[in-house]
Amino acid sequence: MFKKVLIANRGEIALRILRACRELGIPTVAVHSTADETAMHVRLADESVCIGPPPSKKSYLNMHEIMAACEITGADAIHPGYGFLSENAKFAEVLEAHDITFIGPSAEHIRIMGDKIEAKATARRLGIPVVPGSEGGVTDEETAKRVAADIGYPVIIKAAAGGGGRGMKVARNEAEMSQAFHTARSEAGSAFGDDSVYIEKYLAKPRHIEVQVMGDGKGGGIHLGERDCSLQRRHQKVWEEAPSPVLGEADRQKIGQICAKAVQGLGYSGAGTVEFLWEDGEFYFIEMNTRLQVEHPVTEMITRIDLVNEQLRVAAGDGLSVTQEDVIFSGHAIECRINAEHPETFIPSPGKISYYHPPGGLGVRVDSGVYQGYSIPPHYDSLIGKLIVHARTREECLRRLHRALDEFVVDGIETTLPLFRDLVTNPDIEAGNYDIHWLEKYLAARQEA
Ligand code: MV4
Repeated sequence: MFKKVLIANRGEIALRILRACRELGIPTVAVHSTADETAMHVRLADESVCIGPPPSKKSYLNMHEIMAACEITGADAIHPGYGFLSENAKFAEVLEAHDITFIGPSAEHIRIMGDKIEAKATARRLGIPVVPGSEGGVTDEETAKRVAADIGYPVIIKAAAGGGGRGMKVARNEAEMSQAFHTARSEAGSAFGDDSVYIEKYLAKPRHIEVQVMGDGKGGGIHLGERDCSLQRRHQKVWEEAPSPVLGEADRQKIGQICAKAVQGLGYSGAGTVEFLWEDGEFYFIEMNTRLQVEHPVTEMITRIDLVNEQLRVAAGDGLSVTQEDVIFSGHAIECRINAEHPETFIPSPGKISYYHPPGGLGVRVDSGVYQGYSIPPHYDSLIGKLIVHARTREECLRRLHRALDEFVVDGIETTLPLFRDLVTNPDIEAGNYDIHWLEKYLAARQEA
């Protein structure tokens, strides 16, 4: 195992990683910007190093400062968390060259999945069902129109370097194709410095269902079931749950086995997420994320497997602690992302938390980096914590979530807690009857009223 792990992140995920290290007896190094001197991850780590001023580019994204912090403290591994440098192939490569272990997949796997055209071709080759569309990039309007006519309108044009909803254009018919295609290309070029685009059949009302996988880097790999992340606003997930309310056990095993086999075929190492759109009972691959995700706790709750512990084991060459047969799904889990934002306008609300009382009791987990008296700096993502609730059934889980939300008090700033108090009693949510557009429609309708 590692001698010392440097955590190249902040907030709740830095704490999450720190806790896993501590349970393994591994000393930790926190890095932080000058805006995060009073952050909980800095207080709880064995050592801390200031790596720069508040802007992420000068601190949490600054590879040189982070490498220097590694050198000074003698850390032999870096956990990147999510966001920041977690899916930066160059960072993984540089660490490798300096004999520091990147706790994540190989630079090559990060690179492949970062190019959405390559990712899709790789997925198809590995037997994962993909959205019908162009086989590779499309560079001219004639080809774009031919592909679209082949698969049928509506189609969606996506940037190869995009992902997470950035750089997409929908064309409903051939008349819209010319403009959509050229706009998509030029926007991709200016946003990502790469104007490669590809075309897919546009799915009108899908759900977003993703499969958690873990590879041991030696050809072994497992799946840990799915998460339904359909409740999103502006491509930001708001509520995630496992298992998906629409999947049966047979469907779960089928898509899970396909993903596990793909991970084995790739020789993938560490945690990954295979993202699908799901419509009319069919799965369609869209992307693969090569990091630990924000919503990983719902998977941990229903499998009782510590995903960060497994990441550390795999990165240290100790392999996975579980086989597929050891993965037993139990009960239901829901995660609510608590943002420091106004619950209706979603305008960020940084500032001092004057009173803080998190919920507790059976089946309630709060992953957060905040405390009473803490001032949320304005420089970073507004996620301040996650409420994760686990129970034996979805119904029981919703009742428990309702109870936990009633207990949760955060004063001094605005949070998205009131939104969740509305959602937890909404008939569509109770019925599990929602697609990727449900939340935006709900918020727009509420705005009207
Ligand atoms: C799509 C789609 C419909 N059809 N692809 C948005 C984020 C990126 N990861 C993929 N996205 C979409 N791809 C096809 N072929 C609709 C979306 C989409 C979406 C997907 C997941 C969750 C929320 C979404 C909101 C709007 C659009």
